[in-house]
Amino acid sequence: MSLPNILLTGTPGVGKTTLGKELAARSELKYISVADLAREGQLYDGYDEEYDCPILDEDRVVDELENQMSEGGVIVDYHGCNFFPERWFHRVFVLQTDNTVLYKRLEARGYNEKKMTNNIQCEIFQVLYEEALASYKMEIVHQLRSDKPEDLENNINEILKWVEQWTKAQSS
Ligand code: DAT
Repeated sequence: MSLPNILLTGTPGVGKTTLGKELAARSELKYISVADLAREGQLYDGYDEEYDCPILDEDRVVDELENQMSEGGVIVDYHGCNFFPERWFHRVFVLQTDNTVLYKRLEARGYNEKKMTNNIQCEIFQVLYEEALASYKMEIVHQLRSDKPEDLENNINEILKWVEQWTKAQSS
């Protein structure tokens, strides 16, 4: 494997897609949105009436990604992280956004009140950070601020620097 696999996770609206696509544009890494993959392949297992969204078929998502993950060089984006095999990822980044900023981003998406409350609570209680810590070795889990454009730029630079170091260490 010549390039590492990276997981970008966090509450919807924190900036995973923006960061993932920009990283892929500036490197050899490939960006995969699990939400898009599921939509395209209809990798669902029923419908959640309460949350008004399809239920992800996690096993089929894992099967679908397995080959690419074993080759390396993949950035996976999803607002959940406990069903991926732990061995897949070399680094897990949990993006975090100030509540007021996140509220505005979700409002712009036209989320209803219930969905807004759920997501803001998810951010306040650091649900995805806890999930990441429970699912991966602590030392590979990192939090990233994602409030402002400067944060995006810093995060891209930090991650690309780490990818370069990882790649060098692999080949030496
Ligand atoms: P996610 O994929 O986590 O749902 P996104 O990448 O779609 O989030 O971003 C949600 C919105 O926030 C989108 O309009 C872009 C904006 N955004 C993302 N990262 C940002 C940052 N660091 N500074 C300012 N705006 C950002």
